[in-house]
Amino acid sequence: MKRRNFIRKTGLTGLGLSMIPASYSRSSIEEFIGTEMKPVCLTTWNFHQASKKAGELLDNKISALDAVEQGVRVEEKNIQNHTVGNGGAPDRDGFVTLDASIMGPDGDCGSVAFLQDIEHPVSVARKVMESTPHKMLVGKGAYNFAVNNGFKPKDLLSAESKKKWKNWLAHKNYKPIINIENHDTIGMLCLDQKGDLAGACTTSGLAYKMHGRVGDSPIIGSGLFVDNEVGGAVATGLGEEIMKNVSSFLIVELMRQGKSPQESCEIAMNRLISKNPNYKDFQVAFLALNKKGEVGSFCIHQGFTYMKYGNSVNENFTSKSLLKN
Ligand code: SD4
Repeated sequence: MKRRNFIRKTGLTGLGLSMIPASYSRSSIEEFIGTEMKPVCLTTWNFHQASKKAGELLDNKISALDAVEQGVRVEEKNIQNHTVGNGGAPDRDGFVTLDASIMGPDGDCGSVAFLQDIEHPVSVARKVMESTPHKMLVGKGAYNFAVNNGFKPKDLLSAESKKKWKNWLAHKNYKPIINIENHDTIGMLCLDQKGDLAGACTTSGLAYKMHGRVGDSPIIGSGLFVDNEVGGAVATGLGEEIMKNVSSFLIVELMRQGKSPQESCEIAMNRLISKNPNYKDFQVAFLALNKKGEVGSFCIHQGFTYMKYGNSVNENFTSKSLLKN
């Protein structure tokens, strides 16, 4: 029996997925389900706890905007995670500098970039959105704004990240390792019970980047874009390439034209690689969710996974990739 028919005939969704024979890979199953689902939470990489947190909030009728903020905060706080918030890898001068953005169903957004010593940049981004006439604050200005609004300063450079940075200083070889050193930004998209969409993205950026470097994550349209009439997209990987192509905005626009989330991610990736013949040297991954709760994901190199919380089931899926390395 073909997979599509198998799923249709058995009516398997959510919990029932565990009954599907092992020969049906998770990524294939995802593609064939494509059914409407609400609420749903999508999260880049294997951030189990963050996904669970946001998903359970959605199950309790909390808004998508609150769920994405609370969800990504789990990883901002996690000192074991060296690519987001507290414990993040520093830049080459030893400073942990953070980028984050948030976007809600009313089309409003806020972001911060090059922010230091504040554990939860996503909440500062939300504060920028809700209580300033601006959309983005950076550096010292963002820090002063955060402190003036009650955020407590904190040294975010963990002993482990400091040790790794000192080791790096011994050779100063700036060569990001695909899927490992640099690629665990948390991007999250939620569709709540009312059918509203929101997204958030937060990161310490590329390890050992130049001091002052800002990536795609706080740039609305690049690392994150949400349009409540259509869907949302988040990106992770080499921010310089994502920014050049304004990839998240492109994915949402493709969905607006009627493409599925999966088709949209693949078309956006083709655009990105067409602009850089060296695409095999870096990783970029996209994740998309439309208004119906359908999912798409695509990456350059194998190894990108994402969490999906839906029907109260929290699962990790393997993304399709361009290269089969
Ligand atoms: C950046 N896109 O700063 C981020 C890095 C990333 O997982 O995604 N890491 O370029």
